Parts: sequence; C-alpha cells; structure tokens
Amino acid sequence: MKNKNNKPEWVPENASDEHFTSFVMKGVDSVHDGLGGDTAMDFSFRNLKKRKTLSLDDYKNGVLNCDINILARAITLIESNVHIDMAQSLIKEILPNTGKSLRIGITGVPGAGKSTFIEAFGSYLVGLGKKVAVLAVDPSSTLSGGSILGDKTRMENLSRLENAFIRPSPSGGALGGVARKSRETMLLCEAAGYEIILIETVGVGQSEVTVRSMSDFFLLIQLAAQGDDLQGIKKGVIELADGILVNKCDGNMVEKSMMKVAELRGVFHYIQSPTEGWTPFCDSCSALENKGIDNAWNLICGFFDNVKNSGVFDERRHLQRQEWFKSVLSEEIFRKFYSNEKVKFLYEQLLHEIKNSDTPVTLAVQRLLKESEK
Ligand SMILES: Nc1nc2c(ncn2[C@@H]2O[C@H](COP(=O)(O)OP(=O)(O)O)[C@@H](O)[C@H]2O)c(=O)[nH]1
Ligand SMILES: [Mg+2]
Repeated sequence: MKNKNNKPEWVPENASDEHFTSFVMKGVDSVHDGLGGDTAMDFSFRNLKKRKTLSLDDYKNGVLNCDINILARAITLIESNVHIDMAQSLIKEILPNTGKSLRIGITGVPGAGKSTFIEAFGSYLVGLGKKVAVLAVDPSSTLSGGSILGDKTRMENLSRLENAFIRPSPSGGALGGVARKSRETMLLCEAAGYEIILIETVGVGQSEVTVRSMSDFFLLIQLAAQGDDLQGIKKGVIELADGILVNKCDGNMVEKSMMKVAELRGVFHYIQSPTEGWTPFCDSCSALENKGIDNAWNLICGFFDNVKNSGVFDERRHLQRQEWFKSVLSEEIFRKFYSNEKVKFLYEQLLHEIKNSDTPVTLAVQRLLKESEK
C-alpha cells in the first residue's frame, strides 16, 4: 500500500503516502473485517496495477450503466484535486441525468444510531424495490482519521444488497473541498440511477449545515437520554430538522423515549419550521430492532408529497444551487490562495512574527493578500 510506484496516477508527487487508500472492494462474505483468508489478496497492488486508465467516455458510460466499480472510481476522480478538467467534464456530461433522487440528510450526535438507522432504513427501501446510495459527509476527517471502519462494519447487511451503494467519507480530508466533493458525489450517484440518497453527517459540528444544504429532507436522530434540547447547538440542529426520530426506543427505554417524543412535539410549537408549509414530525423508532422504520418512511413520503405539490421542493433545489455555487467558490478561493508557494512561505513567517505582537495582525493579513496578487 505504501509503495511509491503503485500510487494511483492522480496522487501529487509530494503527497504523503498515508492518506491515499482508494480501493474498490466487493462486499466480502467470509470474515468480519473483510481482510481474512484469500480475500486479502484482492487488496494487493498486483491487482490494482492491472486497472486500465479510463477515458471520459468510459467513466460516463460506466456511471450511467451503474457499473459500481466505475462509479467508485469516478467518485475518486472527483475527490482528487488532480485531473480536475476530466472530473468537471464528467460532471457536465452526466448533469442531464441528475436531480431525480430524493436526497435525505441524517444527523444526530455520535452514537445516536445514524449508521444503524441507515442500515435498517436503507435495507427496507431496497426491499421496496428502490435503489439506495449512502454517502457520508465528514469535514473533520483530517482530525479523526476518517470513519470508514466504523461505518462499514455497521452497514454490513446493506452493503451486500445489490441495489445499495455505500460510499464512506474520504480518508483524510487533507485535500479539502467538502462542499464540492460531497455534492458532486451525489450527482454521480443520481446519474447511476440511485433513487434515494441517504447522507450521514459524521463527526461533530460543522457538517450539519453542509448536509442540510444538500438535502431535500433533513432528519434528526435523537436519544431519549439527551437533555437540554433547547440549549446551545442542539436547539440549532432542531431548527434545521424536517423530522425527528427518537431512536433506541427498545428494552427499558420505551417509556422514556415516548416521553421524549411528547416533549419534542411540544418544542415544535415554539420554533419555526425550516420548510415552508410543513410541520416537522417527531416519532420513535428502534433501528436495532427494526421497529418504526416503515412508519418513518411513511412520514417522509408525506413530506415529499407536501413539498412537491406546493412547489417548495423545486424552490429549495434552486436556492441550494446558489448556496452550492457560493460554497464551492469560497473553497476554491481558499484552495488557490493556500496552494501559492509564496503565500505558504510568507504565511509561516507571519505566523511567527505576530506571536511577538511586533507586527499588527491586520497588517500581516494585508501583506499576505498582496503577496498572493503578485
Ligand atoms: N438499543 C439500541 N441500540 C442501538 C440502536 N441503534 C443503534 N444502537 C447502538 O448504538 C451504537 C451507536 O450506533 P451507530 O449507528 O454507530 O451511531 P452513529 O454514531 O450515530 O452512526 C451502536 O452500538 C449501536 O448498536 C437502537 O435502536 N437500539
Ligand atoms: Mg455513524
């Protein structure tokens, strides 16, 4: 894996070896970690080396035909900041085939049961004959080292189903560009024919707003044991939600969960719905025991009927494209700015200078901006 000569062709020359682990691996039946026995050989570079370089047409046809190996490689292409022209040509080509899915964002504190819910809910939807894609958005993955293992193991059943596609968040956010990459990944999945896209927020903070701004419906998974709903960040998240499910309503938590549901329903009277003409719902479920999953789907269908009839659905998509434009623009400005070698050098120097308060901070910023314009 760490062999320099065997990195994918898009890896920059000076990149650290650690963060580039882009493999496409079929679901493994044998052992729990998917690496035991003979299957471990599938990971070897001998196999990767044989992969043929894909042309734009190969990517396009592969994605449109829902060839999941090519879809996964297309996502890798989008996630890398190299071959940006090729990646953007691909997006342009597939754009007419996008936009037809239901985009469902799912948030909640770590441990609330998001992944478990997605496993149960996704499997249920596949059972209804739907094609389901699962994506994760994790702006903090640079710090946490990504979440691939955690999510992979909890979605074992779903990942075995033919009509489900799971794409964990990229390992290491070192290359940045979460707003662009997550949306373009979503477009690729839509072009491949996935009808329902489930987007999990991973990590703490930040990702809620990104995911809200790319989903039609935003679901909050809550726990009965969670307190202080009206305070601080949690109130902020409740205000973004189109529906709340109190999860882990099983065992000795049933009564407490029902109390929580009643409490949250009360809370909705005092906060404004994020979606015009829609009153958010609150109900309970047990993702682990597969209870309340069909009910959740019925409630969500009610939402889509409502917003599609009222025109709020289309309006939201239009506004989201503008938001998307703005966030990709800021990401790109950021990226361009910091990839300038002169800026990088001066930045380090200024960081040092301002420590001693000899140089005013604003002046340091002005110097840096001037340097970038040279
Ligand atoms: N009792 C119970 N445990 C659950 C339920 N859903 C998830 N869990 C457990 O809660 C833990 C965290 O779940 P996970 O899906 O990884 O949470 P996430 O961090 O929000 O994605 C795991 O140990 C799950 O088995 C549920 O409905 N009932
Ligand atoms: Mg999770």
